[in-house]
Amino acid sequence: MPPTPIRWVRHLPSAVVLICGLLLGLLVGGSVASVLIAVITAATLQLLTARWGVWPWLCAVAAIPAVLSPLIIVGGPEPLRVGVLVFCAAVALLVLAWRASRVLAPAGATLLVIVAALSAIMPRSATEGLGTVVPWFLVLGALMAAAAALGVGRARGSGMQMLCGLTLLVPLVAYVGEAISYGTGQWGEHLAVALWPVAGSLGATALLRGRRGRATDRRQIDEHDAAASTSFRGRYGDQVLAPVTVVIAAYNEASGLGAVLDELPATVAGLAVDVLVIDDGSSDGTAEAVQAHPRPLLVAPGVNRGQGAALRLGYRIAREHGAQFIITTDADGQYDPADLEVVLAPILDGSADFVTGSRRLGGQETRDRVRRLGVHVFAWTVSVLTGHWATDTSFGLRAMRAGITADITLNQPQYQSSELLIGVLSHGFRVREVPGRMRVRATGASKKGGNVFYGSRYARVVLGTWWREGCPSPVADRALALASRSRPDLPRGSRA
Ligand SMILES: Nc1nc2c(ncn2[C@@H]2O[C@H](COP(=O)(O)OP(=O)(O)OP(=O)(O)O)[C@@H](O)[C@H]2O)c(=O)[nH]1
Ligand SMILES: [Mg+2]
Repeated sequence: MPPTPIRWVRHLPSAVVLICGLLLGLLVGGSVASVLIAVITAATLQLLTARWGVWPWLCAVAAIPAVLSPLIIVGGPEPLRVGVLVFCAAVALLVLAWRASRVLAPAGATLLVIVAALSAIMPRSATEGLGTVVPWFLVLGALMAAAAALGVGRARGSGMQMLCGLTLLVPLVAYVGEAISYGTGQWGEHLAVALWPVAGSLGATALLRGRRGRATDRRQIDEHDAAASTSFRGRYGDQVLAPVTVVIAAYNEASGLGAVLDELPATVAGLAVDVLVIDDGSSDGTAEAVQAHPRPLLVAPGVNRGQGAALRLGYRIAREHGAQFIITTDADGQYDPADLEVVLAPILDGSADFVTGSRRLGGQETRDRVRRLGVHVFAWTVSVLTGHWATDTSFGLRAMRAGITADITLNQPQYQSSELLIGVLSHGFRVREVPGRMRVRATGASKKGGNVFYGSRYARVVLGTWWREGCPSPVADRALALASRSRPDLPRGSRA
């Protein structure tokens, strides 16, 4: 199923704010023109913020003062003119952001400041303004924008510094210009009410998002990986793997692994399939079970480190030995081999780089309510944080182009599935979900611990990866902030 729901769902908060503002404005008797200008202004500001990768809900919240401005701010004789002024500033900022470049940005900035100053000293009749009331959210917005403009946190060096400074400065310049000319600064206040919440949302985005954390620089190979690669070469030579390579991490799975291997098809979508099993120090004869089976190739690091470390090694070996597509599945028989073709299909037809199955789109046998709830909660969390609509973030059957595993950072030794997913999203790869079926474990025991332990570790990985990856944007494909900042991180792998 294509990730369509998010496309309109993510615009829902903005639409609600705009429609409510429109209705409210008309209900309380605002003039149609002033209400329309306010709504269009708010929509423009939302476009501006969305363009720079602000969370959709924050875009909507930040636009509320603009949509309400004719009602709450002006209430006097000049709502239309103030609305037009705020609207012009918003459009100018939007155009500037759209075309942001080293030449245009400073030129546009200068122009904007001149326009704001001129509009502030234009002759006008007295208006009733906001008076001396400066709501706390304006101060907060202004402070965040100021911090971002000064390059605090992840804002340093980002294209958003200039924009944050501008949205902060335009109302200030208008206020000062007006105060010097007339002794009051009401227009500046009106501008501040509309623009500073937007400045704050941009500032918060700039402070948090964009630069990847230092942990993304961690080496992706250690001495155990190197030794395992060498011994794999010793055992199998420079064997070229089939285009589709199934990578299975197995730890103490001797009882069920044989059945899993028996079930795996020899070809998927007409492509030959090889199987790599990574067994790191099982004590129950898993390695012997692998070697006794005619299909799989064994990777044996010797030291037990966890499923994440095992898979990372498996990806490396698959890549280095010529696999084009990697599919992962588990050794405990929870995934249906018939779904291999389903996860690979979107990659083969060129519509995705990474495809994961989803038990919520397919089906699951477990009656464990906590597990079921956990799948919902984490899917929702990842969706909100990344803007990619996910229904299942821990489905073990997934397919990917082999090359992308070289681009992303995989530091998690055990709870790796959300690290992989968020990492893939943060690099802008196309991710899709397809229906998948999940059975209960046929034999053996879970390696992930009880629900509370599993859940808390998993939550830590979700949040930690999201932070480390520079808080990937909900609109990663369109957000200038992230796009311009992620480029230096790319050379490590083989993004196609
Ligand atoms: N090589 C290796 N594989 C592991 C390790 N821990 C887990 N695995 C494998 O990873 C796969 C998934 O592990 P499970 O314990 O089933 O975890 P899960 O499927 O996320 O959770 P459950 O729903 O409890 O089964 C299985 O094939 C395990 O054998 C490990 O330390 N090393
Ligand atoms: Mg399992």
